[in-house]
Amino acid sequence: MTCRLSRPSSLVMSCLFALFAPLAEASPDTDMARAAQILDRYDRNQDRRLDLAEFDALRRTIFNGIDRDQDGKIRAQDVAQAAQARGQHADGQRLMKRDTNRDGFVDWPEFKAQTQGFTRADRNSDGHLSASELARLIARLPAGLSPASF
Ligand SMILES: [Ca+2]
Ligand SMILES: [Ca+2]
Ligand SMILES: [Ca+2]
Repeated sequence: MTCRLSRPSSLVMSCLFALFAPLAEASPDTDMARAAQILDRYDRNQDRRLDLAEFDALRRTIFNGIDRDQDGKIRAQDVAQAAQARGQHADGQRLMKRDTNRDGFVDWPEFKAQTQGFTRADRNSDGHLSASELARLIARLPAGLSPASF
């Protein structure tokens, strides 16, 4: 499977927000439905859970979705445009904290280096995200997918 998504789907953008979002009100049924959608798409070995490699494929899709000019680098402006495409506002500063070498861009290695999202979501620390763990991750979505989550 190749990641050639040029525009972020709403599912992917929801995941993106989930990765950066604080805890918020959850709708368990919807969250489980979204978790199932993610598993349908990214659980390559079909064990109904995501290991880190599978999670990285999801994150790669997210990265490519933000990197609209496909140059392999995300800048604050890309985040702002991705949010704007959803009719929202974000300045991208939260994401830019991942720019560890401070060259003004977040590249894929920098983006990928931060595995806290996975570790935090893997509540039983078995190295996999189950459907319920994914649902909890999605449940961190702020109401209305607030762009403040960037
Ligand atoms: Ca799997
Ligand atoms: Ca950088
Ligand atoms: Ca787990």
